[in-house]
Amino acid sequence: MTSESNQDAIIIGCGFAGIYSTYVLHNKLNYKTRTFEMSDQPGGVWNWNRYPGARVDHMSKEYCFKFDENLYNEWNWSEIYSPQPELKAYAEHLLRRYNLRPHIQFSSRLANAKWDEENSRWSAEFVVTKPDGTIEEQKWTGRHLILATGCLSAPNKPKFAGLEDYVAAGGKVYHTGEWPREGVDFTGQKVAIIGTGSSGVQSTPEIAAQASSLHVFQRTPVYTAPAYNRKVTDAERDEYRKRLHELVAATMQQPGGFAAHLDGITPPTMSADFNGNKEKIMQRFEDCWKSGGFAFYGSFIDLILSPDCAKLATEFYHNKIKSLVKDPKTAENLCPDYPPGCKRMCVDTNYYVTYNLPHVHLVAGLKERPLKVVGGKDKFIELEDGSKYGPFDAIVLATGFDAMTGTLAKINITGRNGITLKDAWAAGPVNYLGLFIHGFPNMYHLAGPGSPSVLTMMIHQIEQQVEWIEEALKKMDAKGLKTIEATEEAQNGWVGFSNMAASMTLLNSCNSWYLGANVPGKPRVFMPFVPGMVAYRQKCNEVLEKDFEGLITA
Ligand code: N01
Repeated sequence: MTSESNQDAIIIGCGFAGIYSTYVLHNKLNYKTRTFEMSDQPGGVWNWNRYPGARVDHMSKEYCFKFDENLYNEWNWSEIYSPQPELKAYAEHLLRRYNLRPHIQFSSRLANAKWDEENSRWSAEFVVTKPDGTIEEQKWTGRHLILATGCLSAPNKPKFAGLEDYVAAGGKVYHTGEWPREGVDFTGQKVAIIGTGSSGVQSTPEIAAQASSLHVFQRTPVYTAPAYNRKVTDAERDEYRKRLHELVAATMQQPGGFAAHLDGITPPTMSADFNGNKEKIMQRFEDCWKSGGFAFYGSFIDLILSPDCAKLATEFYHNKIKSLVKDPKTAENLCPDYPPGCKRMCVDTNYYVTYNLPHVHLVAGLKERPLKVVGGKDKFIELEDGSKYGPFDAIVLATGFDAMTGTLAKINITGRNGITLKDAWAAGPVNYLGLFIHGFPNMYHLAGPGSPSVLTMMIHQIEQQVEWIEEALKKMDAKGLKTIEATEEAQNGWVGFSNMAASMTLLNSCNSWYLGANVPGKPRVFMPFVPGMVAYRQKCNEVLEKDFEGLITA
C-alpha cells in the first residue's frame, strides 16, 4: 500500500451525491479524497437507467444543483423534464467543470470496509476491473467514509420460474435498471413488460411505439400524473435563471424540497378548509392535475394524512382514468384502490392512453394470480390461474429495486468491535439523522433511510446533507476532533420518532418499496423520514448548534 492510498475521505459512488461530496470535500475543504465508482461511467441512476422513456420526474429547472449560480446559468436543459442522456451528460459536465475526474476511480467496486480502531480510519478493499478486463484488488484507507451509494441502485430481480430456460431458448430479458448501453430496438417484436412503477409507466408508451404487440403485467395499479413535458424556450430559461433565488427560497419552505411544481397554483391547505364541499375539493384536484407532475401531491396538506381526503383523490383518479382509457375493463383494472402517495406517485407521458392502442394489452390481477412461469422454453408467460400469454421475443423487467438498503447489503461493512452493518440492520435500517449509524464512526450514509431522501427532490436533499457534513467536518477539524459517531440513545430516539411520524400517515397502508414490501423477506419498516425537509434541516442544524448533540466526538 502506498501513502497515496491513505486518504482523508473515501467516497463511494459517482452519482450526484458522490459528485457533490467530491466537490465539497476535495475542492472546498481541500481534503485528500478518492471517489470510487462501480461503473466505468459517472451518473449513478442516470447512468444505469437507460430504458426508453427514462427521464426525471421533477422539473429540470429544479432537479439540478443550485450551489453555484454560474453552473445553474450555463447549463441548458432542453425539456421541462430532461431525458436520461441529458442528466448523464450533466454528471459528466460537473466532473469537467470542477476538474473532479482526477479524483475519481471508475470500475471499482467496494467489497469490504472495516473500521480500524487503532488508527481511527476506514480500511477499504476494492475489486477493480482494469481496461484489459483483468481484475485487481486494491486497499485504500480513509479517515472518513462517505457512502453515496444511492437508494435505487440494487435491481430487484424476482426469481421467476422459466426465465433461465427462456434466455437459453434465445429470449431476451432486460431489467430497466441495467439497460444495455447500446439501446434495444423492439421494432416488430412481441414484448412483455412486468411491473407498473415509474420505470414501467415511463417505458410502456415508448416500447408500445416500436413493438408489434405489448403485454403489460400489472400486480398493483399506480397513480400517475401527466408531465405535459415539452421543449423549454429560451425566454423560459431566462426567466428560470432570473427567479433562481425565489425558487430556492420557496423550496426551503417545502417539506418535499421542491417548489417548481407548485408555481402558479395556490398553496395547499387542509381539505377540511373546504368545509366538506366535494365540488370544490374535486376542482382543486383538477387544477393540480392540469398543472402536471407532482403538483397533485401539493393539492392538500392532508392528502397523506386524511382517509377522507385520500378517498376523494382516489375517486378523482378513477374518473380520470375512465375518461382516458376506452375499454371499461382495462380502465377498471388501472384504478388504484389505496391512498395516493402510499406508493411513490409516477409522472408520465401518454401512459393511460397507450392502453387505447389495439396492440397494447394490460394483464392485471397478478396479486390474485401471480406469475407462474416467465418465458420458459416456449417463451410464454403463464399465471397461477392457468392463463397463458405470448410467445414473447423480449421480456422487460420493470420490477424495481431493493430500495434504500439493497446496495449497502452487498458490501461487507464492519464497524467498532466487529459489528457488521448486516447485523446492525438485521431488523431494518437504524441510524441517527439518516446519516450516522451507531458503531460505525466517521461513516456517513447519504440520502438513505432515516432521511427524507426519496420523499423529496433528491438533489435538494443531497445539497443539504453534503453541506451539513462540510460544516461538521470544519467544526471537527477546528476542534482537533478525529471521530464522530451517533450515540445509541440518539439513534433509538431518531428511529422511534421516524416510525411514529410514519405511523400517523397513510404511507404505511399499502405494500411499497418505502416499506421494503417489494422484496420477499425484507423487514417491513417505513424507511424514509416522513416529516420532510423543513423539519429535517432544522434538526440537523440544531445538532451542529448544540455542539454535536446526539453524537460522540473524540
Ligand atoms: O420500481 P417499482 P420502478 N410479480 O418498485 C412490480 C424511481 N424512479 O423501477 O407494486 C409481479 O416502483 C411491482 O408490483 P407491486 C422512483 O422513485 C424514478 O418502477 O409491488 N410484479 C411494481 O409494479 C420509483 O418509485 C423515475 O405490486 C412485480 C413494479 O414491479 C423507483 O425508482 C423513473 C413483482 C416495480 O415498481 C422505483 O421505480 C424510474 C413480481 N414478483 C424510477 N415484483 C423517474 O421518473 C415487482 N413487481 C425519475
